[in-house]
Amino acid sequence: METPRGHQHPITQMITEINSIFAEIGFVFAEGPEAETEHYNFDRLNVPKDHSSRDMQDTFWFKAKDVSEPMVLRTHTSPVQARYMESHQPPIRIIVPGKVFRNEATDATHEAQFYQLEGLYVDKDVHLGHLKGTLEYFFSKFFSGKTEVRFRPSFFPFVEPGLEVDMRLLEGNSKLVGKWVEVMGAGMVHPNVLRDSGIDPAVYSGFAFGMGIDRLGVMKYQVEDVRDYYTGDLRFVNQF
Ligand code: 2NL
Repeated sequence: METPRGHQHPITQMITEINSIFAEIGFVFAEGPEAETEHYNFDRLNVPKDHSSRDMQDTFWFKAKDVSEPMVLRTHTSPVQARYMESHQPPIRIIVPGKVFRNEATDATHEAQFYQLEGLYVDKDVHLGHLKGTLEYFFSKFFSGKTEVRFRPSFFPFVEPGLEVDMRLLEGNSKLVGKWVEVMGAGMVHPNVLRDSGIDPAVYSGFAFGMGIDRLGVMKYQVEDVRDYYTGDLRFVNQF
């Protein structure tokens, strides 16, 4: 009897596709540890000492053997970018998919462990127009059709200004066509974040963005419950 062929998990398939779309416009893949120090996960991202995201209710804290600093399961992939900036000078163009953790109750749209995708571009004279063009290129490729992107003001400690990004698909046969959907947070990298990583904010500027990969799959494949990705149920994964 012939052994049935396996295939990659839908999250892995999306990560591979995302990496190759961004590679076309000069971004390279970067990765880093899932267990991080408080320093790289929060301090280096301009997150205030008393910010609520540092609470025990939101973050998995632990004490590692032989490490004096408090440690966390990373709450975003941003510490990867912070480490990358301290070891590379601009121009920097990286795409960082990876597993992140939040200490919260789960439901159909929230998991305590999920995949995030962040991007970072640092060079001379980088501005929000570059962010808009980059995202339009990515979404058009990923959702196979012309897309529009719009920005709304928002706040994240690591960027200034901070933005909420909405996307709409202009063509194709997806249920998404014509509807504005909120897809990610983004902004211009905060000068403190650049400076603390050894990059002079008077010379360089950068944009950054972050989004949930699980949610991209909700849009691309109409996944109805994000917990389905991680149950190991073959009736789910074999649909991809
Ligand atoms: C969200 C928001 C965001 C970033 C992530 C970032 C990383 C560095 C510097 C500045 Cl190293 N910013 N990342 C910026 C804005 C938003 O994610 O809602 N993610 C799901």
